[in-house]
Amino acid sequence: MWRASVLTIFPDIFPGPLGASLAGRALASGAWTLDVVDIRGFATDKHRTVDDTPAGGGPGMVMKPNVLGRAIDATATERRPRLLLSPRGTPLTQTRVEALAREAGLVLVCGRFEGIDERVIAARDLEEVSIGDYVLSGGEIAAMVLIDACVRLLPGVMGAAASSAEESFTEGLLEYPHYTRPQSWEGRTIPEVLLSGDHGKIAAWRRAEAERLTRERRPDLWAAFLRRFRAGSQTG
Ligand code: JAH
Repeated sequence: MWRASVLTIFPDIFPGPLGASLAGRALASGAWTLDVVDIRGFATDKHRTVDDTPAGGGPGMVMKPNVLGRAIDATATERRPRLLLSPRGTPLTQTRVEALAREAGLVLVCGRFEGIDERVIAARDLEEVSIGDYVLSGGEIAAMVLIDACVRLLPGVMGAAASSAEESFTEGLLEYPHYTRPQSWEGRTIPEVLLSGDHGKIAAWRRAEAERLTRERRPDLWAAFLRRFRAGSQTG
């Protein structure tokens, strides 16, 4: 069973949204497990201190390496990637999510304050991963994002029908537009082709729309798609 261990000073916020919907049903059905480790439980002083002032001065606080080190050592991390959620990390991609979902699970360290002592990253071989170029108040919400992205790929978690969205994304294109009843809503109608019953024509329209949206909104993805198409279409 795929196992997520989350190390955090806010254990009470888990499972949070991971307890609802698809991930929550998969958790209840035993497709994955979540164990939450309270970093503060590894502090030794009366006030259970987990942070201290930065060496060299400056604003904010830094998570202490000894406390976090003990929390990691108390977790069975063997055979699972140990990741630190950080805006300094390697940007997360769907390709990486697919690889992580094939692992035994993940150990996710959630930082708070200005960051964690650099030495614990090296000493416990933590890989820094980023979910995007913005700063959060801590790694917890980023850890939930990563877990959700992985869990929905676990065998048996998602029905075959729902997988088409990321098939398109995995191919490097954004999703085509979706519609449902009523046929006319606030004067806006469903594109005629979708009511035609011509499944070849519908597939071609959706493909063209996916390509148009990618070209218009994500020139970076469009360029990457064209590069792959030019290189990959010769051999298949
Ligand atoms: C901010 C500790 N890439 C998303 C991300 C992940 C973690 C953090 N910020 C953004 C963060 C402050 C303290 C972690």
